[in-house]
Amino acid sequence: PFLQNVVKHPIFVRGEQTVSFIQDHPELLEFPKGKDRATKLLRYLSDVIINGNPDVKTIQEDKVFRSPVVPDFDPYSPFPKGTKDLLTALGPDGFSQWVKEQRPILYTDTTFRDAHQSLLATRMRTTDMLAIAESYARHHPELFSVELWGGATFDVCMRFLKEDPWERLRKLRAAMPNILTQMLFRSSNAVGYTSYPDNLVERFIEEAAGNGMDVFRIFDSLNWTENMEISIRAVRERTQSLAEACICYTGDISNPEKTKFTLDYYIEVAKKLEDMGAHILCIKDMAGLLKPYAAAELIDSLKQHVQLPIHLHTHDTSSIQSATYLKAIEAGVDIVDVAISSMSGLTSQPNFNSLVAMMQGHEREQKIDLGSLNRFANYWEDVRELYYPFESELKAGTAQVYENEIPGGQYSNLRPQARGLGIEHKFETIKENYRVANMLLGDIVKVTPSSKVVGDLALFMTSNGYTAQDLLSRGESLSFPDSVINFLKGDLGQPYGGFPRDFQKIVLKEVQPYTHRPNELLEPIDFERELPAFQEKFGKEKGICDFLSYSLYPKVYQEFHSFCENYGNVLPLPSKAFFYGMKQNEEIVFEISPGKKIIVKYLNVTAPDAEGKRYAFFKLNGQNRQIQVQDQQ
Ligand code: 3PY
Ligand code: ZN
Repeated sequence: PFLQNVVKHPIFVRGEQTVSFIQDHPELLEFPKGKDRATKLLRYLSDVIINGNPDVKTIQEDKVFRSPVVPDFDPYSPFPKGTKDLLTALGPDGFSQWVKEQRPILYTDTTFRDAHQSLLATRMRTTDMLAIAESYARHHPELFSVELWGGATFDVCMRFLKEDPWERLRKLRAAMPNILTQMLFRSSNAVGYTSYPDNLVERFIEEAAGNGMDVFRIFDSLNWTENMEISIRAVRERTQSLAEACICYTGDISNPEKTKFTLDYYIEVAKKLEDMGAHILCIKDMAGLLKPYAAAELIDSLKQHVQLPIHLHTHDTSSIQSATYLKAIEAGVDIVDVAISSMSGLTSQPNFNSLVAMMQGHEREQKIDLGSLNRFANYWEDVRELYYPFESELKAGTAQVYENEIPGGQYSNLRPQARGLGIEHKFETIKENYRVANMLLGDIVKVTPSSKVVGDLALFMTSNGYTAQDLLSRGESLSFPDSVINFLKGDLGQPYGGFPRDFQKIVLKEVQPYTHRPNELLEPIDFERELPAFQEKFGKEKGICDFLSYSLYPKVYQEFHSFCENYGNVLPLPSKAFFYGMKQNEEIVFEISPGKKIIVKYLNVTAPDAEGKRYAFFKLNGQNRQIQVQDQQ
């Protein structure tokens, strides 16, 4: 263990050790106290076998899972060159120019982030992504990027999957060293739902880049560019990565009745983002409202007014977004976001495989081996089965989205939320109230976290049976959801066109709104002082990334930490066992650490004794093991 402590020490890894290295670092002599990782995992498995995974609300006992097949590859051949190699060679500005010069359309695959965020409540586990990542990067080096981090994944990783999001990033990066990695970043809200101190946002970006992030897709939930400047600058000045700045698209530029968010408005925002130093401009159509002819007009105008390459993101909630892509491609868009076919469509991104087929023979075709891509789709189709409890209920595309403008990621969340409040039977009213709530709030851009404000108001109205008129006439005596109060106070920034004054007054009552940048008011983090205090509390082996997770999500981190103390690192467990436990005499094999496989066979469990104690019996690498579990029934 001493040698391990030495060679894994960050100073040693960086090659900065001096002759007094060992004397100066007493922690080298601290050894783990016989922590048995395998025993902890057996404890986790026993608990799920007996008490279930608390995140899995429905189980189909007779469900049969298939075995996902990873397309073969030669692990010893060098990785084919891809966009990551180009970014390294050209630098961010040179790379951005290269993108503009490409005639063939470029593709970002969102399967590892937005697709499962939008279809499976963000529950995709690292192990299922990691299993396919290297094969994918070797077979498809022509990809522009793989979106694999950020958005809701950071929170869900710790809260529900009990994984360290940083470990996910590092592992996926290592498995796909030739292709750009990409994340979604909520500017001043980072990967959270509230405002954070500027120096926390900056440090997060720096560490994310240091751990392998190449493309930062930066947006503000109100398109308030003041909120985005710190993040764009941090990527430019502190990393060698790309700052991709978003205009969030809402309304409909082709509808003369929707007069708030016009073509001129979007051009204005885009120009500001270019001036702030973005390397790429993204049109982030989070609800899938950008219709085909509107896309042609928007891309065409943006191409005339900004010099940046343009990346288009949409959700296929209406089911016509591949038509939007075709129009956008013909108008000169540079990159489009797609999801592998079995993880595409509906609230997710348009179908990658079908789009590749559509583009065959087109003057902007990007040559991609469709047979190979379909094999990857088969893999994801089988993996998706493991996540059946998290599937959203939308069965077909819907044109209602043009009325309610609910973002793809939120759409799949709204029904479970309604169920939790006992108003699922009023789902149609909720969607209509979402539209009404948006108008009450002044017709705003709706994307995390502003979309949550609208959603919360819609749920509040539906639960209590209030109409817009009720809120306007009797609102003085009502206490509104916190998110609505905070939004109208200015906590998310300033919406385009300002707040609706009357409704703001009704909700805020005596509270005074403000107009400056919310983050300006926040005390900067004193890293020198707070990081050691954090390590004191959670363990000396914890680093800056753990501290950042804690700073963004203190309570969630704390719970995640206690979970790990008890059950260890569950990331390598196969998903079937993680969610559903094991059947009697079932055997699983997994890699507990690089190159170290373990075999677990579950034998049986005793009946509960008077105190509800039970014993689960396993074979671990052929040796008998027994674990005591408390039956929670
Ligand atoms: C997120 O912020 O998580 C989103 O996906 C917004 O579209
Ligand atoms: Zn999205």
